[in-house]
Amino acid sequence: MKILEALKARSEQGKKSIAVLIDPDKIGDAEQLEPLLRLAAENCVDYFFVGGSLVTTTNLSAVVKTIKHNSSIPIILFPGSALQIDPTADAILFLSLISGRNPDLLIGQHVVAAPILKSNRLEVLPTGYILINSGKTTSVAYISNTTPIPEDKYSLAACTAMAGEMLGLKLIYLDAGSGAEHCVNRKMIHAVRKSVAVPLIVGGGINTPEKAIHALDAGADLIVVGNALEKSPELLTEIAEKVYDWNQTVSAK
Ligand code: 1GP
Repeated sequence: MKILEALKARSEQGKKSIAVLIDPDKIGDAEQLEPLLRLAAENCVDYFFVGGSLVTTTNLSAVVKTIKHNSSIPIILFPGSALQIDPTADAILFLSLISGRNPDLLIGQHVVAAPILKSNRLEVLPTGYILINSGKTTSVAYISNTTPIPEDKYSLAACTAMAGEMLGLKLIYLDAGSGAEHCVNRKMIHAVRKSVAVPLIVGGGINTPEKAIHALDAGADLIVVGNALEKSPELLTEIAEKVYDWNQTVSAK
């Protein structure tokens, strides 16, 4: 089953998924990556997201190759720009930064990437990417030259998500930014969840099992965890357990 279909089916059943974000800038080599890949397999991680707002190294392909070699978990590219395309991954978040007004990230990069994506087998996942303010300025806010939606402007985020869905985007991604001081709050997730039917991805600053549960409970279909695992990889077990427990409850109904 294709990734989008699988996400939609799980969302309709009330089942949750978890993705581990790997930033090629922060993973030096295969030796560093392999323990995380093992941990991800042991904890039934659904996807790897690979990318970052500023990939300064040429490591992207090497990282994708190492994951492919050592794991059967699907790889979804999470690109900061059209330069971050590796045709050997499984899919790509075709991100339109709809919370911002930077034309290059609304349509510009997409024009550059389109012919490349047309000529390879990556599954393209049209995604409305919405940045939510999280305290201090994150790399993604700085690099994208956009202002995140204030964390208490729930209707603004909801209407942004609605417009994205009406434009035909198939996923909505609410992101507080990698390493965010505060993750996207429950009320915000809930407001967006109620406003659209497409699967909802939530990430940025999820660094405790409690925060993961809050995001799932508020309506996230897929949570993304990255930064926190760089310091404490064992956190993945605790967070993935929450996703597993949630899904067990759904299956039992
Ligand atoms: C960032 O949503 C992702 O774009 C994941 O955030 O690295 O803070 O987990 P973290």
